[in-house]
This record gives sequence, C-alpha cells and structure tokens, in this order.
Amino acid sequence: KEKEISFEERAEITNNKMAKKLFQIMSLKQSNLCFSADVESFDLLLKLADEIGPNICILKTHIDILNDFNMDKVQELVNLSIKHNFLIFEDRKFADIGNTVKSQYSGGVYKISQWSNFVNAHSIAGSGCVQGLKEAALQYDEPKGCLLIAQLSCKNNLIDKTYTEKTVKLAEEHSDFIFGFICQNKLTDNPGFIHITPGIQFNENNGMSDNLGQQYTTPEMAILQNKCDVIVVGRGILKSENPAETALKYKNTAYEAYLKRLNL
Ligand code: S5P
Repeated sequence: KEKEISFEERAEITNNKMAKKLFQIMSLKQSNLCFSADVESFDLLLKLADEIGPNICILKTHIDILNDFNMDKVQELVNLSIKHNFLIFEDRKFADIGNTVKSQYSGGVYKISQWSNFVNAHSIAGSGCVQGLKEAALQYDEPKGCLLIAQLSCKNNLIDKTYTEKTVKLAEEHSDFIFGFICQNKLTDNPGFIHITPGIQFNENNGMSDNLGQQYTTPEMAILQNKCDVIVVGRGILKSENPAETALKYKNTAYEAYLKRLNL
C-alpha cells in the first residue's frame, strides 16, 4: 500500500509555486477548508471573510453575483486575505478559446487576474484555453494558478470517465500553471496536484435541500474515502445559525479526517 504524503511534504516536492504556497498555508493553519462565499452583498462577504478567515486556507468567490461590486471592496478582500493568510480563488470556470479567456481573465469589469490567486477552467476547450490564461498570468510577479474541472458535483452532468482522464492528461502537460482539480475523488498520485471538492455538507441528506441538482457528500467521505485534499463548503456554512462557529467545525472535521488518512 502506498504511503500517504503530508501537505507539508507536498509543499516541498512540488515545483508549482501556487501549489507550494497553498500546501504551506494548509499545513501552517492546519486547514483544508475552502469557504465558498456565495453571497450577493460584498459587505457581507467582507464581514464573513474577516470572521471565517482564520479557519480557512481558501476563500472562493463568484465575483459576478455581487450586487455592490467595486474595486475598493476587492482591495479590502485582498487585505483580509493577507491579514488571515488565505488564498482567493475566483470560481470563474473559464471555457472559451485562448484569446477570449485571456481577456475575460484580465480585463472587463472584474479584472480577475489582478486580485485572485487562482481560478478554474473547464477542460472542454483544451490546451488553448489553458495557454491563454497562462499568458495573462505571466505579467505578475506573484504566483498565479488554475485548477481544471475534472468532475462536477451536480446530478446528470455530462462529464464521463474519459473526459476526466483527458483532463488529468491536460493538467500534466501544463503543470507549471495547472496545479490541481475540481473533482469528487482523487484522480492522480502526482503529489503536486491538489484535489478540491465541492458538494459538501455535514448531513448530506438532511441538510439544506437544493432542488437544482446539487449533490452532497460529507467531509469524512470526501477526505477519507474519496481521498480529496480540500473541501469546499458554501451553504453548509452560510445557512447555519453561526457561520463562524460552523466553519470551525468543518475545518476541524476535515483536518482530522486528513490526519486519520495520513496515519491509516
Ligand atoms: O462541481 C462543482 C464545482 C463547483 S466549483 N460543484 C459546485 O457546487 N461548485 C461550486 O461550489 C458552486 O458553484 C458553489 O459555489 C459551491 C458549492 O456551494 P454549496 O452551497 O452547495 O456548498
């Protein structure tokens, strides 16, 4: 049986600067929790980021659902990410030709490349899409990165096994920029690639219902059984009575599951 490698060791092994930075934060803060800050008020997002920030390694945004977006508030979010030492992941899911995603990433209203540490992309458009994002990222001194969406959590999605396998291959070909996957289970033994998993709630059946096809699994299932590295939690935290307290519970549960996996 293959030995499990710690986040700390993986930070050492990988040549990808973004992965290195993330693994370092995860082992320092003892957190493999990504908070999905899916709210429509930027002020609320900032309040939550300040409260939950100490317990997360990543804060995930959907910048285009905010009603009160402006660049000053983005700067406040960046300041909070420095204060609490978390990374900002804009869940933009790029999926176009290279030339277009390059502009979508760096231009427009949101100027995503300026403030996000990393983004994600569908692999459907192939290497040109990855290349376009990579080119836009090159203008920065600090590391930028991208995850490929290899699997989806939602019911009846069109991704099959072959698509997932080809996605892993695409990631391997661009491992200077692509440092992992949005997925539901571990896809590769390459320790540099991180597996980030949404569709998580404590009680996957009795939790908040989602009538739009979202499917949930528990933190333990995701980390122990499916061998993912990071859990992504949105409504499990947001809809709870005390989001900060609940986030701490998710953090502890996910990290304990990881420690258990290391010692198995
Ligand atoms: O397969 C996926 C990929 C993503 S990035 N399934 C997902 O749910 N997501 C995102 O994770 C989704 O866009 C949302 O922001 C978050 C899950 O939110 P929750 O409220 O269901 O935890």
